[in-house]
Amino acid sequence: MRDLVIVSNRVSVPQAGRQQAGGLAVAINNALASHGGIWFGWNGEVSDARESARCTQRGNVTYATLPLQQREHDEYYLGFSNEVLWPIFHLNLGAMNFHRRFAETYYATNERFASEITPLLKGNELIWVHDYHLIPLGNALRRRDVDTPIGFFLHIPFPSAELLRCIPGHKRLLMQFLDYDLLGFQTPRDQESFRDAATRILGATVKGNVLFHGDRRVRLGTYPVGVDVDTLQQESQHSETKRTLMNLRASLGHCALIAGADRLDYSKGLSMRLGAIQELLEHYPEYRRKVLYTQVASPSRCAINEYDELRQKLETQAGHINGLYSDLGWAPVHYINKTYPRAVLMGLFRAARVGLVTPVRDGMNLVCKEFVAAQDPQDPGVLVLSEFAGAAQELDGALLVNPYDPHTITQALHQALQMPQEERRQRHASMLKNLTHNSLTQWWQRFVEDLRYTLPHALSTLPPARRSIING
Ligand code: GDG
Repeated sequence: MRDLVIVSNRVSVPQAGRQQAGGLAVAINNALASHGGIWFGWNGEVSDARESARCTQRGNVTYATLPLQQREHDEYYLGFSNEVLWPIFHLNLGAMNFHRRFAETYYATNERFASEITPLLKGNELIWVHDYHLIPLGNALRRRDVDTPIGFFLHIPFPSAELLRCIPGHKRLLMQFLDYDLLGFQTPRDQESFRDAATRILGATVKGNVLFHGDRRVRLGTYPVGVDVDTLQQESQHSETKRTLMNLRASLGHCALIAGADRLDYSKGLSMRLGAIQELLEHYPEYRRKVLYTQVASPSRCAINEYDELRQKLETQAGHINGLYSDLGWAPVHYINKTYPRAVLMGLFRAARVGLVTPVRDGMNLVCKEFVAAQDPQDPGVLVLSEFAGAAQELDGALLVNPYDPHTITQALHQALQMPQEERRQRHASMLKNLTHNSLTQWWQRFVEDLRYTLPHALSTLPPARRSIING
């Protein structure tokens, strides 16, 4: 079996006795452990000096991590990745803050990463690059004569060609995708947007799932990120989860809990969500003293202005709603600007009558899947979900809403709060079945399997049906 090399923006080296950052990190570790290999990326630190990657061995996996230099942090990570690519890929042109030096540092940092990775390679690995920070990495590796299969997975949505054109240097950016053998997207819609941009802007041609441009042939695929239901259900039996659940239930009294937990990010639609809660309390006075909305907004990218302004706006908005509707012993909004251990989140989700997940745009959104997995199947809560989350396609039992219209969210909240238990059970069972069918393990296994079969010399070993898919 070939070794696997995974490259992602952040790498978390497993520490004995410390919980992993999230389900996705666990999945990547499992993928690596089953193949052996390397996980390369930023260690989260910023250093004045230019430091090379440090290797930490855990079993058959090498964690090769390095700090970013201050300029790389400000211009590659915050600047181009999160003030240009993130907003454009999330339909938020107004939040784009482009500077030429951001783009230069973005490409230069990817070059540096490629120079650090190349000496670590044995030459027969499968290389899997993750996300928008690293789009040019495949090209930088190719120019260093790396000729093993390289795949790229985009965790966030792919924008329309029109929006992509707003990024100065968009053609160069788009060209970078063509040095991969396999490009993975969260949903068919994202795959179509990429195909559309590559054909319209670059003049590429497409046959089946294969895109052709010059001498390049790139396979496209859809791989929706899932969750591991069994692991999450085990977590819901965790003592901290049970303690959270007990405390929450005791403090709720007769109130129904509406819960949300997201990174504090403008793509998550938090302000419109608060608007919907305000409308619920205004138009349905019967819910006053009867519901409580708890929103965990975990701090994120605090050094970017846009995020700091959002934090202040949400604090003001939550305070305003509480000022309008609170009563002695009851405040409708519990807005918490901090990060909790996963077990606590699971307790919050399980205690909730409604899970409120309304991003204006989201590649997939794992929170809504975690909410479904955390429920008691006999008495589950209802998911109110944005139609613009990638997960909306799989979660057929959710009440879908347009997050730009607080009124539709309010209506869905009302429907959810009134929903009979039998309907809640049916909706939940259907969603749980879909989640079990498309687990996180299947996600990485499908991608790695497809990447393995993009090998030209392996084509002859494939059954004809499969060969024709790969050949287009
Ligand atoms: C990107 C794409 C795609 C949240 N608050 C806390 C906490 N979380 C965890 C959640 C969940 C994760 O963070 C957030 O994942 P999402 O998928 O919802 O969103 P992004 O961070 O934007 O992720 C997204 C994802 O990549 C995977 O491909 O789905 O579309 O944008 O797991 O539970 N975790 C802890 N404390 C918190 O307070 N421990």
